[in-house]
Amino acid sequence: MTDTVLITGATSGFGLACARRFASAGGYRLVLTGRRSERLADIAKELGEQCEVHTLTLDVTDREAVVAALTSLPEAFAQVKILVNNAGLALGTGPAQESSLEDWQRMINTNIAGLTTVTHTLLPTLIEQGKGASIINIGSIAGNWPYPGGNVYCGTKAFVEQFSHALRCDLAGTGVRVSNLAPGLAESEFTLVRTGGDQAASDKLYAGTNPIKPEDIADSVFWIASLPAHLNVNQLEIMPVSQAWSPFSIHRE
Ligand code: NDP
Ligand code: 8X3
Repeated sequence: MTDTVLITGATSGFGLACARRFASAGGYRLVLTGRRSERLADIAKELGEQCEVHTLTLDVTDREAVVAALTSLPEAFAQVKILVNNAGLALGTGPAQESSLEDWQRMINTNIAGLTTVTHTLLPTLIEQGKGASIINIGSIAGNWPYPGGNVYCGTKAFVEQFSHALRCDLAGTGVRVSNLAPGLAESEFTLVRTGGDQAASDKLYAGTNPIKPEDIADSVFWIASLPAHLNVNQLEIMPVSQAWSPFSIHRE
C-alpha cells in the first residue's frame, strides 16, 4: 500500500529532508510544495527516481491558491494521509519595539494563517483516510520558551502547539493523529531568512554548537508518521545537547 504524504516548505531544510526520508523509505508518494519552482523541479528530478512526486508551486499565505491547489490534486495524489505542516519562517532578531510590523504580519500569515488554511483544506481528506492518518505540525521550542527577540515568532509557534492539541480533541474518533514537533537550534536556511540573508550571522550562530540537522528532524517526523495507528505523539521537543535553558534575566534600577 502506498500512502500519500504532503509536505509544505519542501524546498529547503526540514521539509526537503522529510521529502528525502519518505522517498528513501519506499511505500510513499509525495506532494511537495514551496514557492521556489526551480528547486521543486530539481527535487522532483532527484526523488522521482525513488517514488512518485507531484510538486506544487504554492505560497501558503495565498489562501485562494492553497484551497484551489489542494482541492484539485491529481487523482493519484489526492488521498493525502500524512500532512507535514512545515512551511514557516522567523523574521528579525531585534526587540519588539524595533521590529517591523510587516515582518510580524508575514510571520503570522505564514506560520499561523498558512498552516491553518492548509490544514482546514485537507481535513476532509485526512478524515476520509481515518486510522493512521497524521498531521505533523512543525512548531518550535520558541512556542514553549520565550527569548529576547522572539516576540511574534514565539507567539506563532505557541499557536501551532495549542492548535495541534485542540485539533486532536476535535478529531477524536476519526483516527487522525495530530502532533506538534518542536525543534530547537537547527541549521538550515532558517537564520539566513531570519536575518535577511546574513550568512555570517547564520554561520556565527551555529558555530561550534553541533546543532540539529534537518535529517534529524526528518527521522523524527518519519517515526511519528510510521508509529502504529493507535499511538499519537502529542508533543515532541528536541534540542541539540549544546542548547539548554538560561536563568531569568532580572532588570535592576
Ligand atoms: P528553511 O528556511 O530552510 O525552510 C523553510 C521552508 O519553508 C522552505 O522550504 C520555504 O520554501 C518554506 N516557506 C517559507 N515561507 C513559505 C510560504 N509563504 N509559502 C510556502 N512555503 C514557504 O527553514 P527550516 O527548515 O529550519 O524551517 C522549517 C520549519 O521549521 C519552519 O516552520 C520553522 O519555523 C521551523 N523551525 C525551525 C527551526 C530551526 O532552528 N531551523 C527550529 C524549530 C522550528 P520557499 O522559500 O521555496 O517557499
Ligand atoms: C527556531 C528555534 O530557538 O531559533 O524555531 O526560535 S529558535
